[in-house]
Amino acid sequence: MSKTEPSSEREGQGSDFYEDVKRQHLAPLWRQRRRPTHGRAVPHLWKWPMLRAEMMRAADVVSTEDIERRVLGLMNPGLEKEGIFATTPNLVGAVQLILPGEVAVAHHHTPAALRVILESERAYTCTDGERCWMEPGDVILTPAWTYHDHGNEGDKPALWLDGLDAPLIQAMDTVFFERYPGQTQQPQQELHEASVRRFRVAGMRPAGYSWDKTYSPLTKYPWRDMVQALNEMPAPEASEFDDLRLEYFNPHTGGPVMPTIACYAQRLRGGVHTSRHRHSSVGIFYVFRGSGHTVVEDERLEWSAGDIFVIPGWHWHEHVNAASREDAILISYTDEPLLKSLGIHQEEADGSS
Ligand code: GTQ
Ligand code: FE2
Repeated sequence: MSKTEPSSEREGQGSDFYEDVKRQHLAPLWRQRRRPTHGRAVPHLWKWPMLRAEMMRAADVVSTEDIERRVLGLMNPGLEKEGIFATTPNLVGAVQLILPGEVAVAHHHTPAALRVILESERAYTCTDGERCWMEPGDVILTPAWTYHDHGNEGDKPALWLDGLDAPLIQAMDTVFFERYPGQTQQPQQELHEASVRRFRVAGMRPAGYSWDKTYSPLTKYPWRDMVQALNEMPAPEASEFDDLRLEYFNPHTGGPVMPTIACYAQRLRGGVHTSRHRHSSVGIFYVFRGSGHTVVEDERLEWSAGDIFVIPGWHWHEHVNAASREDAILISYTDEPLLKSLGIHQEEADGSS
C-alpha cells in the first residue's frame, strides 16, 4: 500500500490530477482511508424490562392494521452512527409484538429470517403454508423468499426476537419484497407443524424424502427438544469456549439452518468460566434461562433471562456463570455459515494466558 500523506506525492504534480479524476468518478486507492473494517460494530446489551416496556408502548402507537410489522430494531450503536439499520454488518436483530387477535400480513422477501420466541401462548407463524405454534424458546425459520404471516389466537401479547440477514441483502441491492397475492393470510395446510412431525425422531426421516431447497426442511425447532438435548449432552463434548453448545441443523444436509445464518443453543453450567477467543463471525444472543456475564474486550455485559446482547466480529469474549447459580441457556444466531461459504472465516484462541 502507498502512503497517504501528501509528502509522498511528487512535488507539484498532484493538484489538477485529483480534481480531474474526481470529476470523472474515479478515486485513487492510495487516498482511501486505511482502517480495519472489523471495528465498526460494538458490543451492546438490551435489558428485557426496557425492551418489553418499549414494545408495549409501540402497541399504543401503531396497529398491525396500519403497518407491515410492529418491530423495534436492535440498533448497534457503532453502526447507527453511519445510518445503518443493523445489529451487526450482516445481521439485524429486532423485537416484534402482536397483540391478541392481531395478524401480521403474509408476505415474502429475499432477506432470510428466523424467530426466537420470547413470550407467546397460542400465537403462530405460518411459513409456506405450515402453521407453527410459538412457545418461548422455540426457533422458527422463515427462509429467504418463503411466504410468512403471524397471528395471535391467544389472549396475551406475543413477543419474539427476529434475526434477519437484511443488512447483507440490502448492501447487495438485492432486496425484493411482495405481499401474498390477494389475501392478508396465506392458505394453511390442515396439518400444523408437519415438518416437526416429519423429523420427530432424530436420525429418522420419511423414506424417500427429498428436498432441494438451500435451507432446512425443518421449520420449527421446539424448545423442549433443545432443553432436553442440552441436558443430555455428554460432558466431554463441552467446548472450552462455549461450554455445552448444540447447533440447530438442517437434517437434510447436516449444515446450518440457512445459508447465511446458523443458530445455536448453549448451556453454561454453574461455575463455568470459558476461555477467551475471537472469530470474525458475530453472535446475537438471547438469554433463555439464568444469568451471568460475558466479557467482550473491555466491556462486561451483565445478563439475565430475557436480555439480548451482541458480540461483534473479531472481539475477544468469554462467558461466566457463577458457581452458585443455576445453569444458564443462551440461544444465539450468527453469520458464520456466510463467512465459511466464502472461505474467509477467521478464529483465534487466546495464546497469552
Ligand atoms: O416478521 O416478517 O423484524 O418482514 C423485519 C421484517 C420481521 C417479519 C422483521 C419482516 C419481519
Ligand atoms: Fe417478513
